[in-house]
Amino acid sequence: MLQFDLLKTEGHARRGRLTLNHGVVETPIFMPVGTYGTVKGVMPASLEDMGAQIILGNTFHLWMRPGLDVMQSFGGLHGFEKWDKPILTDSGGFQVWSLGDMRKITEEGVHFASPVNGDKLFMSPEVSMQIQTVLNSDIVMQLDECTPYWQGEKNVGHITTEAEARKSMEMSRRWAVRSKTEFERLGNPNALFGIVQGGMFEHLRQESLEALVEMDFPGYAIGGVSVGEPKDEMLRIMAHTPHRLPAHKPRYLMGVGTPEDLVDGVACGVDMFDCVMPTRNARNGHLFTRYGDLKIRNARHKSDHRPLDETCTCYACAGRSGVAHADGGRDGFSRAYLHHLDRCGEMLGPMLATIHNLHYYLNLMKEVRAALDAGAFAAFQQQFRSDRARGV
Ligand code: PRF
Ligand code: ZN
Repeated sequence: MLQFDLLKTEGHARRGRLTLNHGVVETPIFMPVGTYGTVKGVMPASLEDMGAQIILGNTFHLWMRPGLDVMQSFGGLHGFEKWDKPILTDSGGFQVWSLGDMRKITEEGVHFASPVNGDKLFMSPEVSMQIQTVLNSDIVMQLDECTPYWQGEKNVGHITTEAEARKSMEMSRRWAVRSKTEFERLGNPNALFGIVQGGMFEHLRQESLEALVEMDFPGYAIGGVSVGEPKDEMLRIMAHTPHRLPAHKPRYLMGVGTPEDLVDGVACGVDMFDCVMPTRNARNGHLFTRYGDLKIRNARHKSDHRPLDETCTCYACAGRSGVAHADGGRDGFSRAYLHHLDRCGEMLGPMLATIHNLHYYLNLMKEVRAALDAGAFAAFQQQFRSDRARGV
């Protein structure tokens, strides 16, 4: 089941509320990525403290390990990973596609060798729905083919042609039909989203979205962006598709992006985002802050007593109190300490960095929601841009 209430709009931007089987999600929202049934390095209790409302899981990875028998014995992913709020699972299409040489995509589905033990496996729209039904995720994604920007290796192959993008989009469209049929046959009580494809071609995106809207999904995703294309191409597709989807249904932009991309996405009418960027970049010492990005490996942080972000209330920046003291001091950790942890390869380094980055993304969306509530999103966008350009 899924209910979406549109609370307020400003231009194409929307403030909404999504009610799912495991709880309520205030939109616009960022969804932390928990591929293997864990948001890497973060305890579920910390995720809740940061205000995470919904997290991702991955059909493909959880099918490989621990496998369906184990998932079934726990009654699904929630009981296994001990997260009782909503979960969205990606269908596996994008992940199987990322296997490169190890797979063969046909109309029927994807044949591939297990990256874990080499076993011959087959993923189809039906198989993906069967796995996601066992996982019991609140939002299930159709199996799609993510059309790449480059066919073959970057700068060696060629940019996807219109004919190639059409062929791929039309197969995703047929897979949407098969996904929906199987989802309904299984009696899955959750919500299935269709995924718009069409590469960098607006008329193909239009065709794709019209066919999916005709099928009446409870929500829609925009796939096939942030797949190696130049930024202006991504922005062109982002400006084209979201606002053309039904107003009373949630819209999810898959695998995007930087803080700037999120704010731009909201302006284009997107309600939901996920991306590995805050978690993956944290593990590489790349921190996002209100005043721009910061590389903790840089020697200039060696003896800097300041927190990562003086306005951040995360555990890394402000300790458990989450606030500054009367003298302005904080209980959080210094840049010098985070620099030190990184240099020594200590586990706490990536853990604190991940907490900070996720808190930053979640809080950014919270500020976006507050701005929309106040009818002040345009002013917020301006302030956001100038703050980010200030520098850390
Ligand atoms: N399809 C699916 N998952 C995805 C994508 C897609 O196109 C993307 C593209 N950015 C990320 N994750 N199923
Ligand atoms: Zn912080």
